[in-house]
Amino acid sequence: MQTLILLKPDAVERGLVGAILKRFEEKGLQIVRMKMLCFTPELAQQHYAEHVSKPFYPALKQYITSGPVVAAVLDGVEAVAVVRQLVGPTNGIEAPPGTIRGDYSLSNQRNLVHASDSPESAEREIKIFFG
Ligand code: FUP
Repeated sequence: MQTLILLKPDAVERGLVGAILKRFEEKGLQIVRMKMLCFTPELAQQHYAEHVSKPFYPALKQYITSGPVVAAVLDGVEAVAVVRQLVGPTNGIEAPPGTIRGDYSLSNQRNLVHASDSPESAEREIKIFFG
């Protein structure tokens, strides 16, 4: 099974790309595609389609377009659920220690990583970033 992750602008700015990828690799997931890119406003709208009408969207768009991100496809058994567990809950303040957000983030927005939330999302998102 495959899932999509994004290491968001704060992960790149803070030099945490290697540390975060290492978590996934150590778990046993394989990186099968990877690239660095910058979000345009159009890509933000496409990727975050379900959030476009939410009050936090303008700030989310500002943040996700603020610098380069790393997109990758991870492959492994139950990859969608396993990666979501490793990443932890959305808010870094509430995310438990041991999760990536719990260990490295103190924010609900600047939470370092995006991970597909279902097999259907994974399929849609892998297409967006890797065709
Ligand atoms: P997650 O699946 O944990 O990445 O979180 P969501 O899909 O619910 O939200 C997507 C992104 O919107 C989060 F990564 C950060 C941002 N967000 C906010 O900025 N404020 C909020 O109140 C909720 C989400």
